[in-house]
Amino acid sequence: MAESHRKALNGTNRETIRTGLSEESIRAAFLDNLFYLQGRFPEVATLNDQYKALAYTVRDRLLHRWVATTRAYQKANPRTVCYLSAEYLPGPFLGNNLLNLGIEEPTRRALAGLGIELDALLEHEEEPGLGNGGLGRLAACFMDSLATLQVPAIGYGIRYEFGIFDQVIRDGGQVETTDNWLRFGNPWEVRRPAIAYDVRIGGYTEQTTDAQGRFGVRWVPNEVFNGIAVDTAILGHGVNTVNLLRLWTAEAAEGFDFHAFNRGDYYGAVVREVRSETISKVLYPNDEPEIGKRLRLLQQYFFVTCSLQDMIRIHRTTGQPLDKFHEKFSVQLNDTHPAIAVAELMRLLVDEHQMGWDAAWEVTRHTFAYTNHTLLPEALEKWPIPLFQNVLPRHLEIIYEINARFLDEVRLRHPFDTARVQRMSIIDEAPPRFVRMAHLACVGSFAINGVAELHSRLLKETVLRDFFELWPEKFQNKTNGVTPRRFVMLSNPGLSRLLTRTLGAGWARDPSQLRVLERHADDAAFQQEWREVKRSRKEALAARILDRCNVSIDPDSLFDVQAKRIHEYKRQHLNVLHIVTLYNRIKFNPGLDITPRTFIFGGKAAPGYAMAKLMIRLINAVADVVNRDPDVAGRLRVVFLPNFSVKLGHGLYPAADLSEQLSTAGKEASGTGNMKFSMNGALTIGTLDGANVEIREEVGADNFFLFGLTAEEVVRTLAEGYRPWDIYNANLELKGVIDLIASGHFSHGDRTVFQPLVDHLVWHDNYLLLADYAGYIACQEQAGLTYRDSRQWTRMSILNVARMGKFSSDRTIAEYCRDIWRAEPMAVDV
Ligand code: GPQ
Repeated sequence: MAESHRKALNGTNRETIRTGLSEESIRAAFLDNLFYLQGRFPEVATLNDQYKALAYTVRDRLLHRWVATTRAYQKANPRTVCYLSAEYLPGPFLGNNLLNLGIEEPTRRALAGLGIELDALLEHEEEPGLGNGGLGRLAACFMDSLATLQVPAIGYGIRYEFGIFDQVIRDGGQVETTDNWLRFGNPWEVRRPAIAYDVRIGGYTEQTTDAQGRFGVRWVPNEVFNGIAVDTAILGHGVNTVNLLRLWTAEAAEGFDFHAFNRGDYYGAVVREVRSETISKVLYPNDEPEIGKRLRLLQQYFFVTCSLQDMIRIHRTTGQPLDKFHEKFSVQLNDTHPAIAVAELMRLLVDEHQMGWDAAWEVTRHTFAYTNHTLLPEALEKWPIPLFQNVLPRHLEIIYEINARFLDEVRLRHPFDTARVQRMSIIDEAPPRFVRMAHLACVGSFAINGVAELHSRLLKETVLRDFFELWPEKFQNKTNGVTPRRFVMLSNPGLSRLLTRTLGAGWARDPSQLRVLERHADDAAFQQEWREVKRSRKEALAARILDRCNVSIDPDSLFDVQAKRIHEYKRQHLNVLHIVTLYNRIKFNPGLDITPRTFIFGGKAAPGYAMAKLMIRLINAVADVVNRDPDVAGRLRVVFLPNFSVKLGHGLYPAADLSEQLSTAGKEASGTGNMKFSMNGALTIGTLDGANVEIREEVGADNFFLFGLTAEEVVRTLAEGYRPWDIYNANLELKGVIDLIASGHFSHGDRTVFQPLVDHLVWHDNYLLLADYAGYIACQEQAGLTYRDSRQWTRMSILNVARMGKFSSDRTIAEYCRDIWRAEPMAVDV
């Protein structure tokens, strides 16, 4: 495939040092870049020099496709999707770009000719951790699919100088260190100092009158700084389309403040510069908002105003009037983090471009669409009015005006229903009063979607019910997906080769072709190859774990993996209850014949989330005891893999046998890790939550280990007065497990360490671990037995991969294009 794909891409016969895709061209370019960009020759080049020389070599090969794409877009002026997201987790670029260009093999040979191993350079790359978890990774998958589907698109966000913290495990607990990902420079980005916008903050507003006697508003800020564009090329797979990931970095408006300098306040001017640059300094490490963090609001406004000003600039180059803005752009709000865009576009149109309110509102409400990613009430963003007023005084006025008009509409539809008006208001009147960002997003958007069928239904029935009753036509579902390029082809080359040999190369762009695998599900020879692929990935992971964690694990054991942010609702501690259950069973019955298992965990906890950090402590404490206990050796192993990232995911998903998707039903909006595991042939043990429901529907109930209460049962159980204490006392095995943890067995005899966690479980347990415990344990037993029947397990694994086509993000993006964005593909020639 690589060969034809390369020819197609090469298009022109221009083979220059910056475009050639042959082994010789790549080697020559690599040496050239090493010399002229790094000032190095091969004998003295460090690994980092080599990595950068190769990255520049690959970037050159993106650049002429990038220019060709920009030219084509300028000429055709296509409708363009703008994805606004405070987070992106793109993962390492080098391998993905080689894959999408189809030049991995010639590059490998070119380097081998110089005695350099491509894999060492791939391993060296530091990934941009500009996100917390699922939401940021989804944005990156969407960028990949938009380019691959040749849809004109720009991803806008923030170029955090420090991304998500690095996680170190010290004495069994999480310690955070700063992620200095730019330390050695970032060869993939192109800084565009000429693309810069003013960002105003604070101050006050005043009424103005123009020469014609018309009233207006002037915003007099007390601070102004700049946002500068920093661009990264996003190449589609096997196409020439290169879309833009445009991230904003903050700078002082002038190099230094002459006014202050003249007053002799040189120091003050420099400090001011330092302060403005803190805006894009660091990512907030929570996957739910912390209320009232001023800098977070500044970050949101900062990237939103720069992005909208950029769109207006682009739109004006087309010569079209601003009242056609929404015909040029469809702007997707990735959760409420960019929801201030609704007020900001109104401000830009009304205050800066003198459009009347009604005309501006027509444009605004036809521009935005809003994706909700959570039902957790504590995760719905709201800003205290005093803070909002202080940072964005003009926007608060605009929001009051939007709200007044909106609430009139509600009153017309529902006379006398003041409770409803209060519920729906963009302003929460509880002191000190708040701006509800989800309400602003709903009012200002023409489409609202959830990210899995169940989530979208629950949105309409619960958190956004009033909005659904008012505007049912706005509500949609767009079930998440993930890119099979990164998460199968790149992560799992062995599986990809087997798939391509069996099915042809089309599956990566059209994964419905994977269905053909069903025919091979019982074929013994094919099954053998399937197992060999899995086995080799397990060996590779075992080697990595030995190296990183100094724990040896057995590749023949069942690899039981849970990798995701640490959260009570995701219930990593339910997994731990299972581990301790098995541990106890073996302790009571040393000869017990159980399926040997290796439990592998990965994931970060928000630094301020004490219970999540305690969960990490518990996993490590149990690992410590279990891994040292000779009674269970050969049957149980527990590993916490530190600093989970996209890059670590590449090695984890292909090696998993069992994927743990344990969230309390109704809490996980979708999940996307669940898809990555299953696409790599892991079987899922999971609840009927988020996209698990649809995965099970696709792969078939027989090929999925289901347990637990349904979302409806969860609600009912809690409403009826849930008493975990009774379950604890009624289930002797469960009691034994909890008592062992409480006894200090895993904490050197210290009973206090895990007491908060234990007390919470037996007295509150709002995520219903105890209610689901028995079902989970029984289901795990079933999974363990099935694993022993390797023909049956392999068959199920093959059928999972065969039937996961729906969860390609290409399908998701095609649906967004059709139902929300009205965007069309546009091929680009080079
Ligand atoms: N998600 Cl609201 C995040 O990663 N961060 C957030 O702030 C919010 C949601 C996740 C969500 O928990 C997962 O269920 C989804 O699969 C993911 O977003 C992408 O939609």
